Amino acid sequence: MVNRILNKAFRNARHVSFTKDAKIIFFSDLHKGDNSYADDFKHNYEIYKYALQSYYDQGYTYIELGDGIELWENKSFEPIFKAHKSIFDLLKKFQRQKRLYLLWGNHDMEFRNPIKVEQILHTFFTPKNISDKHIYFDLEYYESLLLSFENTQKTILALHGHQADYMNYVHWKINRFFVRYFWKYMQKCFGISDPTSPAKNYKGLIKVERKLNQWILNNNNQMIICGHTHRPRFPDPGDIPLFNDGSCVHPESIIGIEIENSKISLIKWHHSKNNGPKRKIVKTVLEGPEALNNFF
Ligand SMILES: [Mn+2]
Repeated sequence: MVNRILNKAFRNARHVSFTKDAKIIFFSDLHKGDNSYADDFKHNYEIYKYALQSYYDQGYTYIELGDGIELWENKSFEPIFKAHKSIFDLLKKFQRQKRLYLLWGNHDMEFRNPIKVEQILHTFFTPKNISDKHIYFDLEYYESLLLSFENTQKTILALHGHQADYMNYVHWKINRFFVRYFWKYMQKCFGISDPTSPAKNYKGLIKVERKLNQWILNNNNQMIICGHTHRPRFPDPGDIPLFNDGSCVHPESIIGIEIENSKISLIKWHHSKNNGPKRKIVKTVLEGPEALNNFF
């Protein structure tokens, strides 16, 4: 079953080609919420905004690999939009320059339905009059992308990763029900968190990675970049090419993957150690840069 879901995501992936000097930043699993106690993203808001702005300024394309917003704990988009309006404005700027690709994950799987996306656009992003037409946000959501680079033979499949997680792909509404009406309060009152989330469940996480690895081996060593498990992953050349961009809800940092000049790296943005006015938001390279060709 999982194989069939992954095959379909591969077959139906939107093809995107890049020049050899293209710059791409991948983030995922922001779980942007309403800024309340349950908003897992709130503590990283400043770091993320700073990082995304600097990628925008440097001409990067932004690929968000799912779970950008948290629609399990929040029933509507409105409080999320209000809490993170400046981030949506920045996304709009990326989109206007055709440098934005948003993918859906299990926590924003409602965006699989184009009618839902259209409703949100209509409610929150429709200009009030014709002279504001330039602020229109041509929001589009994908399940998967197939990225190709100039001068390379092979491609990269980009997707959220819950395609390898049966409960979270097929029965996501059941999981959403428990998160919305049960685990949220368990977490608040007793500090017990949702055991079906692969990010909080080691066995589930290993299972998802194993299924993705198996699929890669069955498909001519097809390289994958995904999120979902919140566990960053950067294989050595020659290993199974499964990359994971971590998440933006780590305790004091956000983690992502960069591609620049056909090289890939795992990076982390965080506050510098010194306190006081000299404290800055900085980037640390965790792995790489390593030539993409070494994984093809
Ligand atoms: Mn997920």
